[in-house]
Amino acid sequence: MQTTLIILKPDAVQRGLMGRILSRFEDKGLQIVGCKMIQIPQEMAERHYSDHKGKPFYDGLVSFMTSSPVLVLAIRGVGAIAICRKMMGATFGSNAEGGTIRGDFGVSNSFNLIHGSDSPEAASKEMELFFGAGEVLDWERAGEKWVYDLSGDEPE
Ligand code: IDP
Ligand code: MG
Repeated sequence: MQTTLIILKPDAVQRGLMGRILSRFEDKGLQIVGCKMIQIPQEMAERHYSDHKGKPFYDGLVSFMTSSPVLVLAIRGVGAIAICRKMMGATFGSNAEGGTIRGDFGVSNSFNLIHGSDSPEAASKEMELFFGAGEVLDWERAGEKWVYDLSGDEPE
């Protein structure tokens, strides 16, 4: 099982798309194990996007991400990191495929609704940055055995 860090960005919150985007992950069969609304402090945004420091869009990105509340999610499932990235679609709303979150809900290249960890290393770093002790819950889903085939050693 992987747990990935998803952020519904300020544009998703302001446009009233939180529920519809969150529903897509629930509909897929992924499990929400953490969920909180925060206004990202400057320093946290800078740290989160530190790999992009120096790029032309970096300052704008940090000010966008701190401009209004976001919904931070921890989403769990087998292969959850890649599944969520695929559901998000390409980075730019202008060319993200139909059927993806960015493709269906936006046209902008910088206001692209959602962040998702892109590797296991990024996921564990980002989970630590955004969630404190006790904020991610290991809860048992009643319907788990109908989401995964649990007859073998690993959920399939
Ligand atoms: P990702 O979010 O799909 O992983 P990254 O390349 O990691 O894409 O970029 C991080 C974020 O920076 C993007 O989601 C987007 O909000 C913003 N961004 C990336 N490239 C550009 C650009 O060329 N112009 C404006 N904003 C950009
Ligand atoms: Mg990225």
